[in-house]
Amino acid sequence: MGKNIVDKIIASHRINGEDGGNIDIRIDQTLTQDSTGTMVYLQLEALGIKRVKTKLSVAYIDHNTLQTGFENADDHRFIQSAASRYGIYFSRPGNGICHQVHLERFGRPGWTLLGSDSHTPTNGALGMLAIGAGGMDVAAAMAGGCYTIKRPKVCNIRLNGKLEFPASAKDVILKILRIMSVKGGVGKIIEYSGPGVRSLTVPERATIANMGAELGATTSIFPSDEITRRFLISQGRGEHWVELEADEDAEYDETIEIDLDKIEPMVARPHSPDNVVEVRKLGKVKLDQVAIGSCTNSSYSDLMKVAAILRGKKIHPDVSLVISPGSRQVLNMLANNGALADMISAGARILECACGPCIGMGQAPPTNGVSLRTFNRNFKGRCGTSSGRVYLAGPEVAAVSAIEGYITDPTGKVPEIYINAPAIMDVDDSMIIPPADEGNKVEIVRGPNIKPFPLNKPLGGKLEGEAVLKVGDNITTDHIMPSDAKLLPLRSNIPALSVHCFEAVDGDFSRRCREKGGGFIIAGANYGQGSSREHAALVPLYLGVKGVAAKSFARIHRANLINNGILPLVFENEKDYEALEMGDVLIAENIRNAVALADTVEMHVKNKDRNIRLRLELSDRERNILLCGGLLNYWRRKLD
Ligand code: MIC
Ligand code: SF4
Repeated sequence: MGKNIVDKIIASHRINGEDGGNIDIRIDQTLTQDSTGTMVYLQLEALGIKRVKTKLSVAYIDHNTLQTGFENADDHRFIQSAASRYGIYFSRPGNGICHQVHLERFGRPGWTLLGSDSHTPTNGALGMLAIGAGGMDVAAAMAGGCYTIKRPKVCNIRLNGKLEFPASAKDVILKILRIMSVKGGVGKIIEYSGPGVRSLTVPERATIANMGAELGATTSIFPSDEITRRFLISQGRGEHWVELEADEDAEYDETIEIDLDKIEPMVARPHSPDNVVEVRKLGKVKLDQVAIGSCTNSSYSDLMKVAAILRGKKIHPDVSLVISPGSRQVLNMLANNGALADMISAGARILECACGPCIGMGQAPPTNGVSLRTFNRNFKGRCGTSSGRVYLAGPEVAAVSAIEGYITDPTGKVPEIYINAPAIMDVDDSMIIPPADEGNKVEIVRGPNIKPFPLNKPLGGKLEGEAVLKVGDNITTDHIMPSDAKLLPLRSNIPALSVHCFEAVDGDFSRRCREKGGGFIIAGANYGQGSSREHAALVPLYLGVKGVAAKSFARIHRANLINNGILPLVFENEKDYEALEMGDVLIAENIRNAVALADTVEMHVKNKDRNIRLRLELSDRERNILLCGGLLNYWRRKLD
C-alpha cells in the first residue's frame, strides 16, 4: 500500500514503535509567540536545561505589542534574554506574525514543527508537519523530549479545477468549515491533494492550512511541489526544498472532493467560524469596521489585491478600515511599490505587523458594532466588545465592503485582479536576532509582572469537590480565559489573571472557586476549542479545579489539562450531563488506582446519593503524567 504525506513524515520522525495508537515523534523546529511564550520559557527554565536540542527554535513577539503599561515590554525583554540564553532565535516586535514570518523565513518541507499557538499548522502549506500545542509540550520538545500524537485519521481533501476571481483561498476553507463544522476535524489530519493544488500559491495554501485549526484538526498539510520550490527560491531558501507527494496508491481514512471553480465568496456569521453562507445570500449587513490582516490573510498577494481594489477609491464614511500586514517583509514591499500609499489614500488606518485586533489588542468595535474581518475566529467577545458582531471573509470581500459600507460580494463590482508575487522577495532578517554563542553568560531579565506559575502535586487517592460550573457545547478557550488588551499583559501573572476566568460566562466563577477551594467543571461537547493557551488550564488549576467532566474535548486543551494534572473525564452516559447541576458534590474514591489502571471511574454524587460513570480515555503516558501531577513533574523525573 502506498503512503500519504502524513505517513511519510511520521515514518521519518517516529522514535519508537506505536503504543496503543500513540506515536512519539521527533520535533525539528519549535516556535513560540509572546502571549504563550513567557510561560513556555519559565517552564523551560524549570526543566533545567542548558541549550535547546531542536534543529531550530524561534521566539516571536507578535501578540502583545500595545505596551499600554510596563508589563508587555517586560515580557518581551524576558523572552529575548531567555531566547539568547537557551539558543533560540528572537523575532523582534514589529517583524511580523509568527506564522507568516515562519512561512517566509524558516518552514521546511518534510520537517516537523511544534508551536505554542493553535495556528502553527499554517506552515503545513510548505509540506511541513506543523502542530499547535500547549506551552509545556513545546518546552519539553525544546528540552529534547519527543511529542506524542495519537495516530490521527488522515482526511484527504481533493481539490479539482481552479479558483475564479473573486473567489479566494479563504472561501475554500470557509466552504470546508461549512461542510465539516468546528468539530469535524477533531482527531484528523487534513491532507490536500488533486490537480487544484497546483493552481494555489504557497500563501493561498497557508490561508487554507491556517483555518484547519478551526476545524479542530490536528494539522493540515499540502504537498511540496514546484510551487513550493519557487516560493522557497523567492525567499532565498531554494536549498530547503525537497519534493514531497503522496504515492499514487496512497490510502486515506476519508476523502472529500472540492471543485475550486464552483467556489464563490463566502462569509462566516457571528459567532462561529462554521456559521458560513455565500455572501450573495447574506442580505444587507451594514458595517462599522473592516479589519484586514492576521495570520490567515495578510500575505503580500492578499494585501496587493486589497490595494488594487482600494486604488483611487475612498472608504465608506461610516466604516473604519484597519490593515495589519503579516510581516515586515510584506509591509516593506508594499511601501516600496506604492501599494501602501493606495491604502492610505483610500482612508485605511495602517497598524503594525502583529496580531492586533485579531486577539482584541486594540480596535474593539463600538457597542453592538458590526466588524468584517479577514481573520480566523469570530467567537463572541474576542474582538474586545461583548456586544460586537464579527463576520469573517477573504480580503477581496473585505476591501469591496469597506468601500460600500455593507458586506458586499465583489463579483462584477471590480475588475479581475491576479497578483504575481515577485520571483525574489525583499529578504531582510535584521529583526531576527540569533542567540548568544555563550548562553550561560546571558542573564535572564525578569520584570515584576512575572510571577511563578502554579504546579500541581502528584494525584492523591481520593478527589472530592463541588461542580463549580456547568456549561454547554463548544466552549472556547476565549470563554475560559478571555484575552484582550486589558488581560494579555497579565499572561505571566496567573494570580492576577485568575480573577477573570470564565468572566463572560459566569462573573462569579473565580470568587466561587476561591470560596469552595475549586472543584469540577461540567461541560458539553468540544470543550476547550480554539486557542492553545495553556492559561485556560493553568488558571483553573490555580483556582483549584481538579477535573472537567465533558461530553468531549478539543485536542490541545485536553492535552493542556493533562499537562497540568487536571483530569479530563468523559461522560459514559450523556444523560448524566443533563442531570448534574452546579453545587452537586462529586467524590471519586480510589482515583489514583483508576487513573493508573482503569478505563472508567465511578463518581458518587453525594447530595443526590447516586453514582455516575466517567470514561478515562488515556494513553499510558497520559496516565503517568496525571499520576505525577502534570508534565513538568513527569519530565523532571524523566530527565533526572
Ligand atoms: C489565538 O488566535 O487565539 C491565539 C491568541 O493566537 C492563541 C494563543 C494565545 O491565546 O495566546 C492560539 O491560537 O493558540
Ligand atoms: Fe495572532 Fe490572530 Fe493568528 Fe492567533 S489567530 S496567531 S491572534 S493573528
